[in-house]
Amino acid sequence: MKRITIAILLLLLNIALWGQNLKLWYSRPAQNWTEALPLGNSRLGVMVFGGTAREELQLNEETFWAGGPYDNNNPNGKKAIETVRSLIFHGQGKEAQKVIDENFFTQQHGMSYLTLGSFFLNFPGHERATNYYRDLNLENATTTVSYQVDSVNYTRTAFASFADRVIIVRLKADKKRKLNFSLSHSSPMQVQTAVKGNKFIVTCNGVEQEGVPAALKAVCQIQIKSDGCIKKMKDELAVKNATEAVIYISAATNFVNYRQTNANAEKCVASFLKAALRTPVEQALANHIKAYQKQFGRVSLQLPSSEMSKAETHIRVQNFKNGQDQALAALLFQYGRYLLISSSQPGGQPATLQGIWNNSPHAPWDSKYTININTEMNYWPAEVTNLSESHEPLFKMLEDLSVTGHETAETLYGAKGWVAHHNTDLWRACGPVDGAYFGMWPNGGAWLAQHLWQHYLFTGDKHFLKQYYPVLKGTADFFLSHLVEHPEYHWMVTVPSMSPEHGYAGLNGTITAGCTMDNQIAFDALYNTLLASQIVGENRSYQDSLQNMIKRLPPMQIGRYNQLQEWLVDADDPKDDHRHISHLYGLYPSNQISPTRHPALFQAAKQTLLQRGDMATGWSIGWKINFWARALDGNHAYNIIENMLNLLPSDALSKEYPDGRTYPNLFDAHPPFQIDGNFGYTAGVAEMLLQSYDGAVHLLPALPDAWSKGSVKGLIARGGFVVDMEWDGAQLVKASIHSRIGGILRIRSYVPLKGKNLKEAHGECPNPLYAPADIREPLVAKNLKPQLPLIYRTYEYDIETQPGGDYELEVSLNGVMQ
Ligand code: FUC
Repeated sequence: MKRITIAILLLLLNIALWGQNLKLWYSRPAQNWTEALPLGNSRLGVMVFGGTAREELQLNEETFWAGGPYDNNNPNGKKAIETVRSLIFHGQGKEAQKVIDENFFTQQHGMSYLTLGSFFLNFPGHERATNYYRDLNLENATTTVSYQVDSVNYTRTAFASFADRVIIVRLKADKKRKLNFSLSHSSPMQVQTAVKGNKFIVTCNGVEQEGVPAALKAVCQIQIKSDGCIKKMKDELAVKNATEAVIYISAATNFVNYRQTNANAEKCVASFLKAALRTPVEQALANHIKAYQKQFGRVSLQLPSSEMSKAETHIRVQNFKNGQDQALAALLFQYGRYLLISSSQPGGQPATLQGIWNNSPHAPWDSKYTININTEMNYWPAEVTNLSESHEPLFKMLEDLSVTGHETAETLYGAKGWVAHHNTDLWRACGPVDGAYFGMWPNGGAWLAQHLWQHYLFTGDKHFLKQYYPVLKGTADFFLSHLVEHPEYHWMVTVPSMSPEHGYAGLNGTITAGCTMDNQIAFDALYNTLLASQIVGENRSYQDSLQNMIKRLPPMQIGRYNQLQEWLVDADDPKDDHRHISHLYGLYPSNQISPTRHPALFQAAKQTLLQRGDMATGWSIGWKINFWARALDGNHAYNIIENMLNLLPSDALSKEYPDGRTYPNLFDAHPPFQIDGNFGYTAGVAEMLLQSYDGAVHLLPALPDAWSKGSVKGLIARGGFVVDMEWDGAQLVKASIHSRIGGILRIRSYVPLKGKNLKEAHGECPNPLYAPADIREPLVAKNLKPQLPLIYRTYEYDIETQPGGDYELEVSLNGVMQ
């Protein structure tokens, strides 16, 4: 009785804490991969299908990629660059493209992220299962499958242990000795399977790609603990007459780093397995949950739910448009955090185009790092949703790229610093790939490196900034030596380059000079390096050279349709709905387009957004949510969310569901599956609730009417502020803010606030961690009267915070401060 009371109390506490059910659940097993449920501990990923007669566990190991150490730097580039530049400056883009295609590429366009194949659990007679249920519980990172056969209840719980570096699957029957199954393996790749001693062993051969020989192999070792009898066959293990069994899956490769592949995979796998087997499974599960919740539990979000919120997950997606289930928007927000925790942990590789989950030897776009938007988007939620440590694998990759990219800058362009183009992979290749039309874009490294600066802005960690300063500086050094003066405009421009994957009528392709995104990225590389250099104590003359170059960059331009120009020429087509809206990089993720400082420019960015429309591929929808949040239009951001929460039952049905952008397992659909859309969504929801880039910490800047009541806890603002908020009637009711590092907290709010130590704000905000960029005045097209935005009145207050201090604010109905 006592136990039951405690259990009920715990359940109630749980409901009170979370206010909603953070589970994806279904009444039938997955019919295909995008119905299966992902588990991961950054190193290992597994997709759980939840079959009854046949369970499939599709496995990945984050370092199992094709090829081996290589580079793709073509030394001819350096010889051809002047010809290319001259062709571009003479308006001969097509000819320039041809010369680039002939001189800037190699045979290597990037290696593929691979799969380890699938383990199958075969349960004879379980086709007849009833009372079926399966779920993924985001609160403890476990999947559960349960059903009944011949009055026996079977349950299966799986988790990718954060504590033990293995995958653990626990199977139970509620009647003695009724659990019987066999375990086998199958893979679309070349593998050898064997049973040795107590272990089932799978060795996966690596693959050669584009002439790069395979340097990696993956090894999996499986062991089962059971009260039944374990039988060893040639290619299978079988468990007979058991009541319970626990399967341990361990895997590793011989990868050490992008240059070295001499790790002992077998030894590594065996040691992880041995260590995991020592811990009783209850304890292993408790350890896993504790380690996982340390990160996941930092943020909660509550949005209105209804009876409809109780439906199966894919049905909730189908019904989202009727507006009754905002809790699904919160679930998808937390799912993005779950996926980031599960695919990107310190010491590991950054999340790829599919995170760590891939079932194919030929994944779409090789499941590489596409760095002209996609990998950056993966990390947008990292700081703001309180998962700073998940950012670390990206920082380590940047360190590697600053070395390989230095070689690329020197070999390809004869330039200083380092450069990466629009793709990279496990081997940190930095040369251009996929031909001039898509690949001639030397800004991937500089954009990615802004994540270092952003980490500093969120944490104020000067030690970190010092450590990574050379990486950031290397991107500025590249631009200092690579930019050239445009013969017509006399601005310093990046050339050859492109506005990612996009051109305008008359350009004959994409290749151009000094497009808006180039200028914005060059600005960030130079300007943020300048700010960093002042903190780390760089010498004066270097700072001067940065300052001089910044002054010579092209300003942003407002074109004839009142739009933000994408190129130096006013050539935007107002009917263009291309998925890349690269020139709005300045609006988000950068801080170059401020509603308060440059309202006309801000309005031009909004105009561009309106022209591009609301529908797009998955990741592009993810970006648009962030754009509309920064445009301070919560209802428009919400319309975009509705476009994302549109069910695509499977890739096979993409013709029947052309607008489908979310699979039944809530993976985002480009289509096909790309995880960037999930992460872009999560960052976008955070950006609707909290912004900190325009000289203030703006509370609820873009709350849609549909979320009229709710609360959020644990979001992070630049300057190191942890923000909790409650709202009602679509207005802030109260906020609690914890200051991690002290400093002035300038609050911006649509409602007047009161609170201890709150002063009305005056003048410029002195806290540099969330200051807008000091950009050049934009140019306006001849004879154009630029439009100004409608911006709601805001109230601004300052609090001088102390490190570790807590501050309570609430709405002041009479507008008077306490
Ligand atoms: C970019 C995008 C595509 C796709 C690919 C992985 O090239 O233009 O839409 O997302 O990356």
